Amino acid sequence: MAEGIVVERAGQKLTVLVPEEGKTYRGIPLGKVRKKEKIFAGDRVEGRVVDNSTFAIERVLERKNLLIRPPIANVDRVVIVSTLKNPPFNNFLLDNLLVVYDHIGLEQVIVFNKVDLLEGEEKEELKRWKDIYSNAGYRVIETSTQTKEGIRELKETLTEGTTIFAGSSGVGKSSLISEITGVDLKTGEISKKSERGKHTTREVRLIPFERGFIGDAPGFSRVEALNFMDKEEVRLHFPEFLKYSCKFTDCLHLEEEGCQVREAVIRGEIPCVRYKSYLKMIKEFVPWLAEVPACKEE
Ligand SMILES: Nc1nc2c(ncn2[C@@H]2O[C@H](COP(=O)(O)OP(=O)(O)OP(=O)(O)O)[C@@H](O)[C@H]2O)c(=O)[nH]1
Ligand SMILES: [Mg+2]
Ligand SMILES: [Zn+2]
Repeated sequence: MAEGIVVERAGQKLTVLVPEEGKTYRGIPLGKVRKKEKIFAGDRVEGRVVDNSTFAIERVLERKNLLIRPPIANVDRVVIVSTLKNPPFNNFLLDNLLVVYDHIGLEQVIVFNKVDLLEGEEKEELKRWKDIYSNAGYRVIETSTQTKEGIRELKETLTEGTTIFAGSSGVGKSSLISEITGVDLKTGEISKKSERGKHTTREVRLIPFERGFIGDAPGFSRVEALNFMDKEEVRLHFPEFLKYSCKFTDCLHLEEEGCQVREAVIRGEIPCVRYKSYLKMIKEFVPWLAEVPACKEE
């Protein structure tokens, strides 16, 4: 028996890397495996090298996790890529992704790419966002594939395990992965018509990098936290809320008596934009927010 890792799935076609040989094969699941389950990129498999180009998959090892979009198994970390400009920043998408990936249990890195495009005021705005997320406890890196700023720092965080890149179409996920791994991935201008990259990534593929893998995947612009978890769970994935102990342990931080999160929003300790994302995610409204001065100007 040999062990392999599925590094690509394009339609029914599986590519299996056998690390011991440093060689890839076309993976063919045996009948009993095919009947039992679908196989995904990232799957650890056992089987036999049949000939120079074929690996017969006899067993799929138990998965640590399985993401739906992109469909990749055994993911350790996600790099969520945003831009302030080209395309414009969508903080609600970022906040949803942070909640969903934390729920799945992935380590998270926030990247602001294309910082070379920013000038004056825009740089100030980037700093404001960066502070909001780093103060909440996230790792935040600014990058540019043009000036190479931040690329080394990003590389150093991805040397182990399987990492995927997520975020809107056109933010530069494929460009960053090409820069990091040296593998040329198709990238493209954002087309005005579809607002998607012209060479939008379509297939799911894991690229070996140092002691792990990096996965490129198509961009997406909508994710809803409530499709992944109950309304009551969302608050647990806002790290800046967790510092506060409300009167009731099941406090949803809306209008409950003794809510310390509400007090922190009023004092300006919790950024309004983050609290507003929370409300929007759980589809709630609170009248007191209109009275908070710091929340009005946005
Ligand atoms: N100015 C600037 N442009 C960049 C940077 N990184 C990527 N781009 C450009 O942004 C466009 C989109 O990049 P892609 O890498 O295709 O974006 P993507 O996130 O993979 O897009 P999808 O595959 O559609 O999800 C390309 O024209 C890149 O050359 C950067 O740091 N600065
Ligand atoms: Mg891409
Ligand atoms: Zn509360």
